[in-house]
Amino acid sequence: PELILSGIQPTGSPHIGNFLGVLSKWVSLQQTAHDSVTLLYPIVDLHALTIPRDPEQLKKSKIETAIVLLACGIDPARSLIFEQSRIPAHTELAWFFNCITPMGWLSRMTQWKSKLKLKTNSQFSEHDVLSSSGLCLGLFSYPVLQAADILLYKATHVPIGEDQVQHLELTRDIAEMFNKMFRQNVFPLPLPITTSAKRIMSLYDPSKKMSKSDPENTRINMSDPPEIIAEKIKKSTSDSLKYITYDPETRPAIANLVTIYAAVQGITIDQVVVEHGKSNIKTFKDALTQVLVEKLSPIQKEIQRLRLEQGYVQQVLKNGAEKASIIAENNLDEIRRVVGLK
Ligand code: AQP
Repeated sequence: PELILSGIQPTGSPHIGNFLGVLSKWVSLQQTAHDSVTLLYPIVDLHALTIPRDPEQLKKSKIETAIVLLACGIDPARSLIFEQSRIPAHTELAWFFNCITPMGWLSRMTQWKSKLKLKTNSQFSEHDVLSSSGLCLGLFSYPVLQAADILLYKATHVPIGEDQVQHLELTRDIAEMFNKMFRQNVFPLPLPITTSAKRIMSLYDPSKKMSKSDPENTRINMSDPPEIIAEKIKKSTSDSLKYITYDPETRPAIANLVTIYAAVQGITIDQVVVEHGKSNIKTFKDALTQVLVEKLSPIQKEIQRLRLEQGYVQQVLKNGAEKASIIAENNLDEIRRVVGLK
């Protein structure tokens, strides 16, 4: 049976990178996937612990993330949204995987390498950096927990942004190794589902993806009011040319704005260039602001409404966890037998 699973970290307020990259896909799958396909969208709070943060802030981000998912159109009658930490089977399976995953596989992960590089200073050796930089074991083994999140439910398909493709490959490698090691076909090898807006970049540095943990002005949050959207787009990086093209190599910042426009409108990049090629950058930025405001405004109304309905949102999360844990416990029981714990 098919099962689609994809998670989001409660590390802040979701942004249009999350929305155009995956959340819009999560919503559309509710219509396009066959009724027999189970849809699971965990809020992966255990992953959020890999970077130290204020406990109160984490709690708030979890509920805000759930609110944004519902406001975007996730229907709790069709999809299960739940907090990962409510289901201890995630960490138990992660431990099994920790015990079979070669460290070399993890040290090749580009996200880890870039975090390490950010912290590495020429004065210090890698050993010094690892001892004192705040880079923790959890951050290193984070992709293993992600593999456990996916394989615990025997997911067959995983909608992800391009930044997660390497981690999903690792999940497949772990699944394959486990199956071979125990000579049983326990796990299917999950396939990625990507959207046309694979990667939305930062509004300030188009070489970096738009991210929740970067400064506020580098991204558009789902809950940003129109004047903030206008200001952020106006101040976003651009160049001095007086027309619009899509050229990620030579005009990465403009290409990013074109990508956002196309994804918001559900049209192709070529259509955007045909429509706006002769516009100057200011005119194009104004048009982009307008389509973003139009797209986000009904979602934002729903966000406002749900912020006053926190009891309902908590109940949705509780129901989701109850249903997901039935699948998780059943699969974990089989896995415990396979590895010899039972
Ligand atoms: N900029 C992006 N473009 C397209 N897709 C994106 N995703 C994230 N950023 C972009 C996809 O959104 C899903 C959920 O993301 P997440 O919560 O795991 O990622 P994030 O917090 O936005 O990623 P960061 O910013 O690297 O993490 P932190 O929280 O540390 O700031 C994923 O499928 C992801 O691909």
